[in-house]
Order: sequence, then structure tokens, then C-alpha cells
Amino acid sequence: MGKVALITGVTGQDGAYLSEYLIKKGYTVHGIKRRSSMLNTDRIDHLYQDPHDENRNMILHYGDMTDSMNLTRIIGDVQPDEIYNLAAMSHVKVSFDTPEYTANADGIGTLRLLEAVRLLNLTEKSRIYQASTSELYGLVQEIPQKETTPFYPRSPYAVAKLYAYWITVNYREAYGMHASNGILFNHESPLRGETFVTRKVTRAVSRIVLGLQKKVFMGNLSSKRDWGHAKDYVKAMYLILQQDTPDDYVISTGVTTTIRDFIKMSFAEAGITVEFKGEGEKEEGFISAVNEDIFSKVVGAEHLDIFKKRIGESVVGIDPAYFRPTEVDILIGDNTKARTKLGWEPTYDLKSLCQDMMLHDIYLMKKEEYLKNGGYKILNYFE
Ligand code: NAP
Ligand code: G4F
Repeated sequence: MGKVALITGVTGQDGAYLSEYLIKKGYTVHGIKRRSSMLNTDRIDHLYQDPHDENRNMILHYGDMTDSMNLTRIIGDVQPDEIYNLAAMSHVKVSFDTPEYTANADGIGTLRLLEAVRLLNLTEKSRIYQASTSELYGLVQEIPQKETTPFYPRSPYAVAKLYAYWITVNYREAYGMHASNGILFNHESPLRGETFVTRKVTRAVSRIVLGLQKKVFMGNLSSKRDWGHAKDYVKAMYLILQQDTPDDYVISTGVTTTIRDFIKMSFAEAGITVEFKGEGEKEEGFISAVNEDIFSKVVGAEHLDIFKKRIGESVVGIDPAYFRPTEVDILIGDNTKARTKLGWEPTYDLKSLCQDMMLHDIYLMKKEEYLKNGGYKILNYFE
């Protein structure tokens, strides 16, 4: 018999990659999905099986992190060997608009899950992974950040996740539960939500090069992030739960880059050089050159003549609406513990991550059926 995993947040970026990864390892995966007016299972449609199929290895349950009884019932029914708590209102800027809900779902939601495991007498059986975050470091007290770096959260999201981090540690120490925090730095992919900065950029650049959009408006271009690929990071989640002893781990690449440079890299994937001029709210990004060979190969020769007429145009502007009341200026993680104890290391660098996202988004934007229907037409993420 393979192991049974329960994943909260199964419809999200990480939930999708982790589901596929565990199913390939022989797990039966149960996922908790919120009810919504549309299906919202695009990222996991290639894994989903009809309830009437025999021997299913992917089973969905309706549920919500704000509903204790629901969580308790599902955990009692599923009797999971491993629980991956990935569900969260995960957008930092939005958490300033919905602070109470964020505290409830991200903070108290984690308590509900831990308490359900305790009340059901599953503390010996069920191992728990908590999706902690580099946002905990906020106003960073040390560079690079490691497991011992003090936290200084800078958003309602990060404060909610701080509670979730410590309640996980507390249940481990108080009740001997195998409960661990993965302190994951930013990780991205073609499945990344469309309003996080990398995906917003790769989608916008893809539309700009195809003539579907003139310009993109951004917030703070000077903040720095340590970006890895979500495919690598879900493997770390799995490894954390395979350890004999529960513990907390930083998962990062150890390289940090400004948003401005990520924008330049994304245009460069299509053969376009963008230069930034001006400062603060007046800063703008202009097209200064096009490499015809790369553009023709990546975007298509048929778009080249029209695009060349745009050299000198502004394609990036600033809209202060995207600024945050309190910003996290720099994140860069020291992953020594994960490398030495888990044997984990990232396989994607930022260039290969950016290329993966750009090729995917150009492909999607080219597909008329994507624009009409939406959806990810990938069969298997790990192939
Ligand atoms: P994501 O794409 O935003 O996915 C979040 C998931 O949580 C979605 O399935 C969402 O459902 C679900 N969810 C939200 N509120 C819920 C609620 N009240 N009850 C049940 N489910 C709920 O996030 P992600 O990038 O995959 O990240 C996974 C986890 O890691 C999150 O906890 C995030 O905070 C944390 N994290 C992410 C990063 C990163 O860089 N990606 C780094 C560190 C930590 P819907 O699909 O219905 O919205
Ligand atoms: O992509 P972001 O929205 O990610 P952020 O705030 O770093 O949070 C993500 O990573 C965390 C891990 O550190 C996770 F815990 C969290 O759940 C989430 O996945 O913004 C990154 C940076 C910020 O400094 C932001 O101010 O990009 C800056 N930025 C500049 N212009 C923008 C924009 N961010 C967004 N979303 N949209 C913009 O237009």
C-alpha cells in the first residue's frame, strides 16, 4: 500500500506540482478545494479522476481553512500519513486589504489543522508540513537569512504566517508531533498566479511582443527577491517530511535579483533590450534594441517588422497603486541546512526559470483558444 497524503491548497501553484510529484511516487493524494462558482481546477485537471473510477489516486474534498469541523471530518476520514498545509491567502499586497480574513485562514487555519490531528489521536501517524515563508524575515535582520535569523514580519500576511510558524513549533514541542516548517523563499513557474510579480511580467512581456498590449504598469522595481522554481521547491517539502526528526528548513537559491532586472531578463528572452530611465514614480522602461534572430526564433519572424517600429517606445511604467504600505526590500536565503541535511539543491537558476515562464506564456498568448478558454494544456509537469 502506498502512502496517503492530504494537501490543503491543492488547486494552487504548489498544490498542483506537489500532487503530481507524490502521485508519481505511488501516493494516493487527497486534496482540499474551496467551493467556487467556477471549477478552478485548471492546474490539476490532468490528475483528476472521476469519482466513479476504481482505484483512484487523486481525490478532492470540499473544504476551507476557516471551518474546523470540516477539516476535522476530512482528516478523520482520510487518515493521512502526511499533511501538506499549503492553503493560504498568499498575496502580500492583498493581505493589507483583507487582514482579518488573512489572519483567520493563514494563522488560525493552521491551528485548526494541528488541533484536528491532535483531537483525532493522529499525532503518531500524521506528519505535517507547514508552508512557512521568507516573508517572515521582512525587515531583514541579517543577510543572507537562515533558520536562526530573527523574524520581523512586514504585512498582515507575514504576521499571520508568523503565528502559523510558531504554533507548528509549539505543537511539535508540546505533543511530540512530526510537524515541520519549510521557510520557502519565492518560487515561481508557468503555474504562478497571474498577479505575482514574475508571472505578471512574463505574461505582459509576451503580450507586448505579440502586439496584444502596449505597456505594463508596475510597483517597486528596486526590491530584491531570491527566486527559485516551484518544481524544485515541492521536492524539498517532500524531503522535509521523510526525515526521522521534524525540523525547520530554509529553502532558497542563495541568489537575489531586483524586479527591474527580472523585467530586463524577460524581454531578453524574446531578444529585446529594455533600458530604464528616470527615478521613482517617473521611472520608465524603453525598448532600445531587438536581436532579430532571437526574436524570430522565440516570438516568430512574422511579428518582427511590426515590432521593430516600436524601438524607442516606453513599455514599462510605474503605478503607485502597486506600492505596499510596508515593503520587504531584500530577501536572500542561506540554504546550507537543506543542502546538508536533506540533500536538496535547486536545479533551476533564474535564467532557466525565466525562460520556462516566457516560453510558456508566449505559447499561451499565441493560442487563441487559451485567450478564449483559459487553462493549462500541459500533460505532465515533470516530463
Ligand atoms: P497559491 O497559488 O496562492 O495557492 C493557494 C491555495 O490555497 C489555493 O489552492 C487556494 O484556493 C487555497 N486557499 C486559499 N484560501 C483558502 C481557504 N480559506 N481554505 C482553503 N483553501 C484556501 O499559493 P502557492 O504559491 O501555491 O503557495 C502555497 C503555500 O506556500 C501558501 O501557503 C503560500 O503562502 C506559501 N508560500 C508560497 C511561496 C511562493 O513563493 N509561492 C513562498 C513561501 C510560502 P483557490 O485556488 O480557491 O484560491
Ligand atoms: O511577486 P510578489 O507579489 O511576491 P512577494 O510579496 O514577495 O510574496 C510572495 O513570496 C512570498 C515568499 O517570500 C510568499 F510567502 C508569498 O505568499 C508570495 O508568494 O512581489 C515581489 C516583489 C515585491 O517587493 C513587490 O513590491 O515585487 C514587487 N512588485 C513590483 N511591482 C510587484 C509589482 N509585485 C506585484 N505583485 N505586482 C507588481 O506590479
